[in-house]
Amino acid sequence: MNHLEIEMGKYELFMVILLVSGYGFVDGLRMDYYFMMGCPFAEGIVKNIVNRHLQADPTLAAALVRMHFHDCFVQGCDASVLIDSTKDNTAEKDSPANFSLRGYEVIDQVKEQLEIQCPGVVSCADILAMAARDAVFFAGGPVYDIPKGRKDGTRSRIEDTINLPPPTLNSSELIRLFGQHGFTAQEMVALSGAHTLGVARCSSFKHRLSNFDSTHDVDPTLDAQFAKTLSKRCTNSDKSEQAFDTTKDNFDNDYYYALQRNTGVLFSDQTLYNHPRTRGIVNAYAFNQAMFFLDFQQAMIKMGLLDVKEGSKGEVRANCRIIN
Ligand code: HEM
Ligand SMILES: *[C@@H]1O[C@H](CO)[C@@H](O)[C@H](O)[C@H]1NC(C)=O
Ligand SMILES: CC(=O)N[C@H]1CO[C@H](CO)[C@@H](O)[C@@H]1O
Repeated sequence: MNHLEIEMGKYELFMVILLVSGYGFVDGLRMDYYFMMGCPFAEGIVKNIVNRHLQADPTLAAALVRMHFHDCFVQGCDASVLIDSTKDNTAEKDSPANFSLRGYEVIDQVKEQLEIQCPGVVSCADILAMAARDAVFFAGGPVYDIPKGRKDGTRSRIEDTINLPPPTLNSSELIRLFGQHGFTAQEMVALSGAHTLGVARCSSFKHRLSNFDSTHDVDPTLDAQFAKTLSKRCTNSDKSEQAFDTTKDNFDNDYYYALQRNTGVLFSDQTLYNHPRTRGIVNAYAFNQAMFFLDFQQAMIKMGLLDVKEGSKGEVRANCRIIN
């Protein structure tokens, strides 16, 4: 082995360490990727269009953040969540796990604009990652820079959504599931803090309100008064919506207060407070919003790097809904 090869080996090892540590830089992904690619205004265009939509409908911030999560946990952050079903293939977005995903039109509009400005350059996966990031900031959350250069995937199958966590999981199951994607328990609790935005439908939590388990009709970890509120909310329809916290369009640490008061909406929210392994983290974030913001932004950057497709491993879709 000559000297150069040894140096190369070291370099690759260094990259692997960076990749594994989930730091904001991966071989191929760069903070200044679109400057390098001759599309310096890509970030600005995304931000402008996202902001315009959010000004008209602030609830879309939640939708964009959730869409990025669903994208990254299924087949990696490759915009597979955006692909429409065809007559030969039922796509991820038609899975029951994906029901109530919204905001596709925001991504479509950004894509349309970017295809005019720099055709074939900006991937749908990057658009989604940037849109989620801009949505967090728009809603009052932390601002952070993300590496770009993700390519779009060519597979979107309904059966892959099995990787998404159902809201019935307890804290140890959530720790295990997120652990499979390389996250610590603390990162899992920080990411769950995305539920500071948005709503859940009754179908996602009504199992807590009656016939909960063999010994309890109502989930005993649910505040009794709040259980009544939820039951009332759900008398009319499984589609009725309940905000996760008192400020559903604001990115703050209210969600963790809600858990401390046993008013978490999903079982998978409340379990974070009831389990000794994660309770301290919930308390820390409720006490210290700056700590939550910092951990959240780092965990989001890491989530945005899950199984990213680089170079020839993917494509830049011309239309985010259709494989080229
Ligand atoms: C910890 C495991 C998680 C579970 C079990 C879970 C489950 C759910 C469920 C069931 C809903 C409500 C869907 C409905 O009823 O319409 C929801 C909404 C939401 N989720 Fe999660 N989620 C988890 C983690 C995350 C993560 C990591 C993020 C983002 C980083 C996220 C972002 C959101 C947002 C923003 C909403 C509100 C969407 C809206 O209002 O349109 N969730 N989640
Ligand atoms: C979490 O759920 C699993 C599977 O249902 C169960 O085996 C485990 O005991 C539960 N953990 C706690 C702390 O409730
Ligand atoms: C937004 C979207 O495409 N939602 C789909 C999710 O999956 C259900 C079927 O389970 C479809 O009916 C929805 O259209």
